Amino acid sequence: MTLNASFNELAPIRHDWKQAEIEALFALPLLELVHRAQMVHRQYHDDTIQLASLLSIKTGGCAEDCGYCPQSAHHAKKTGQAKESLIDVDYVLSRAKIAKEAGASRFCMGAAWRSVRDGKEFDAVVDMVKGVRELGMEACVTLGMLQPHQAQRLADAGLTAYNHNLDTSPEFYGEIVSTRTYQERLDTLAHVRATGVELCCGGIIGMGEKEFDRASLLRVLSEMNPHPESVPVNALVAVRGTPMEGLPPVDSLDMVRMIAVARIVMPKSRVRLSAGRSEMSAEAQAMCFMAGANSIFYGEKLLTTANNDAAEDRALIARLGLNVQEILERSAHHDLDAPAESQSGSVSQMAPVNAAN
Ligand code: SAM
Ligand code: DTB
Ligand code: SF4
Repeated sequence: MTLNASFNELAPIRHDWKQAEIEALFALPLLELVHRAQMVHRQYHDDTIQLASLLSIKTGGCAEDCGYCPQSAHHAKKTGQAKESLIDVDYVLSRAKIAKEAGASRFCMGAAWRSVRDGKEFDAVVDMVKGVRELGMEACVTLGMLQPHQAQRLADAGLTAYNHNLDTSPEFYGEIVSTRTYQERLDTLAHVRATGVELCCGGIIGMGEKEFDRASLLRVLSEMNPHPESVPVNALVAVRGTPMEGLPPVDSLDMVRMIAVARIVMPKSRVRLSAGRSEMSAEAQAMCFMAGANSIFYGEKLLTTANNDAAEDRALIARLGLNVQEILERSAHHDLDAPAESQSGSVSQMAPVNAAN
């Protein structure tokens, strides 16, 4: 069911949002902002929430030094997180089946790799993607940096989406990671986009960034053409032993604000209320849905940290009168031989990124 909007003019899909315009959205009174976001939401979306289940297929020992991440080898002495090996394909598929039976329509697999290396491990990930698609679920992976031929192999396996977050603004990026550049993130996103696989790309709030940086991240995402199909909005999970362990918890209303602005500048994208949800009340989550979130990570664990109870999530969705997105019939019969759909967007528009203007 598509909910009726009470105004007729369709919110335009824009790729020219200016920093000042986005900052002005952040500055609106919260209820005015949420109202505007809900109006846009109703034009492009129905009342369904997508349930995406996550599994860490290769945990810890990552060569990058992302300050927020419990899986970085740079923080391992303090976090105590061991470097584990890639887990078995059959086990991954058994977990995907359980997630499907619990109502998830997307299965996301995360590996703590800086970048993908060709070989047996990547072959196994390709088999995981094929297996998840054969279950009729959407498949998403996040494996770090990709080369074009690796993106193409994933596309050929039927991958629905590739998750690669920009995490924050280009201006603040150097404060949170020193082992890779913003441009390297954009390059991988461009390689994925070129194959027709959907982009899942968002960020984290609560890392010490300013509102300017939140606006700048959303500006960069909104300049992509097309916009990323999924935009995860994470609140920092301040894990003990990481450089960010002492940071104050994110105010739930800041999550509402970030989601609302994301909804307005990327009207068609699926905005996912992501990490940090377990710290939020039912009412705060409801406000995030009101502001335009229409997906959650579903299942007791994110990658290494706890997530909300699945039965409670189903109950909340029912209490709010929302619906769970069903598995689409066409994805259950995905033709692995068919070429990936061509996308209208241009890859060159993604690089390089200008500072906010
Ligand atoms: N190594 C790959 C990469 O960085 O793209 C994939 C795994 S990485 C853990 C996936 C994403 O999880 C990160 O980009 C970040 O947005 C999110 N993430 C990691 N640790 C987090 C934390 N402590 N709080 C919130 N989000 C986090
Ligand atoms: C995303 O944006 N958030 C997810 C998923 N994509 C891979 C990961 C959140 C990780 C939170 C910390 C952890 O559990 O390790
Ligand atoms: Fe964590 Fe991914 Fe950064 Fe590695 S690249 S430290 S897994 S966020």
